Amino acid sequence: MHTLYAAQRAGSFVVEALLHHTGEPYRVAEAPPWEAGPHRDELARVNPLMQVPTLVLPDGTVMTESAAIVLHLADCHPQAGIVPPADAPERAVFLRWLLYLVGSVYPTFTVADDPTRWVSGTDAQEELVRRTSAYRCGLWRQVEEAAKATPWFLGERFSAIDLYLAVMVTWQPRRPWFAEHAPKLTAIADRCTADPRFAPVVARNGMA
Ligand SMILES: N[C@@H](CCC(=O)N[C@@H](CS)C(=O)NCC(=O)O)C(=O)O
Repeated sequence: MHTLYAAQRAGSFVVEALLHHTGEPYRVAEAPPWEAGPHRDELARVNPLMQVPTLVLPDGTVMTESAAIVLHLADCHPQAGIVPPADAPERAVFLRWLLYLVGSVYPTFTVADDPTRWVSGTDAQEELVRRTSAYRCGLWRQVEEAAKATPWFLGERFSAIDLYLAVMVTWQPRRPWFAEHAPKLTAIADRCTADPRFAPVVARNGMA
């Protein structure tokens, strides 16, 4: 049995959806790092970064970093269609944009969600949030440009990127911004959240 430390509508949604999709046995430990409670001590014990998703494998191995978990689950379930196989034409594009989402877009939240970690003084903190948010919008415009959305990010082939988009369009700058500036990403996210394969996980995350 896997244990997934998760928070509703967080990046853990991607891992939860893939565990469900692949049929892996798992339990969810709801552990929103930004809320007080005993779950914070438990999360800190397995992941000193205090981030979700954190996945404890059946043998006790701890995995953090959503992209690493995605690639691990794809290795375990090559038929599940999570990641294009090595000889697929979409493989290079998939790897580029998977790493872009987790390596470029995701860290803007690490910075802007709690600016008190990085600078002191209200003015500096507001400025940091403002600039980081503007930078993030530029990143999303590039993702929008790269999206095929016919019907998925990569085109005909579904992949884990579609699950990232499903949850990330619910984050800042929020759905109305995406609807206006990123219609392809919005369409992919809507398609993904309406996909019956992920329905229970979409519902548990309050994304229905
Ligand atoms: N690089 C990590 C980022 C994980 C992450 O930032 N998760 C957010 C929730 S969506 C979190 O736990 N934030 C709390 C914090 O960073 O203190 C990944 O891809 O899994």
